[in-house]
Amino acid sequence: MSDLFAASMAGQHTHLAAQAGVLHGFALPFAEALLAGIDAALAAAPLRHLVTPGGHVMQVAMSNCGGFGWVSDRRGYRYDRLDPQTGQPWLAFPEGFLQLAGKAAAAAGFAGYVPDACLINRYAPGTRLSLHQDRDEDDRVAPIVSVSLGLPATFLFGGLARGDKPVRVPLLHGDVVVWGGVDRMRFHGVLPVMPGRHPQLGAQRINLTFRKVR
Ligand code: MD3
Ligand code: FE
Repeated sequence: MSDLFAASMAGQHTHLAAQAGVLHGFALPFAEALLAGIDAALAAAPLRHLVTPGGHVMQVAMSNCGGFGWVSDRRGYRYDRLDPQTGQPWLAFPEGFLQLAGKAAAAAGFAGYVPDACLINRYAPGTRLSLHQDRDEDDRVAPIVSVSLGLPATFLFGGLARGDKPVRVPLLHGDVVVWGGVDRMRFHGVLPVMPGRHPQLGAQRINLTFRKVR
């Protein structure tokens, strides 16, 4: 499966809702630039397991690049211009990041998208992300652009209420999901990543989420 299948899907779109969809394989032409940029971003700001306000350690390892980074500790969730671990700004968007986010947003109907934050999520096999809304951004209408790299995952695409039954969406290396407007505040999550090895990334899934925070 995976890469050959992803290539055969490239150029196809899956409609999820009025203002949400999957652009299959859209990031494949950018993959080399993205992996180099991720290495640079993680050299400046290493992946870490953040603590939630409730005192739980998150399964997903996280870092950021761009003007703002999403962080969590016992005091709460927030966006910060500085990495609290180093006191330094996050690495500015590496080559290709803004271009990919802008092109993907435009392909999904959101022209002129300029994000100011990119959260880098790393899933080892077995790691999951429980159902949540992204609600720490001031702008709750601008799209979020999500790029899947490495091992496949099953994404849970829910509704505007926590209790709405989510739809399962398979995501492969190179897939881009864009959601904004009326679908921006949907609940979503990721099922535990299955064991495996990806040719470029090995035993992990990396997800980039571009956001407009301010
Ligand atoms: C939300 N990340 O970082 S992004 C997050 O794969 C996060 O790492 C997940 O949720 C990840 O906050 C999922 C992909 C995504 C795709 C479609 C959505 C999130 C969505 C549709 C509606 C709401
Ligand atoms: Fe999210």
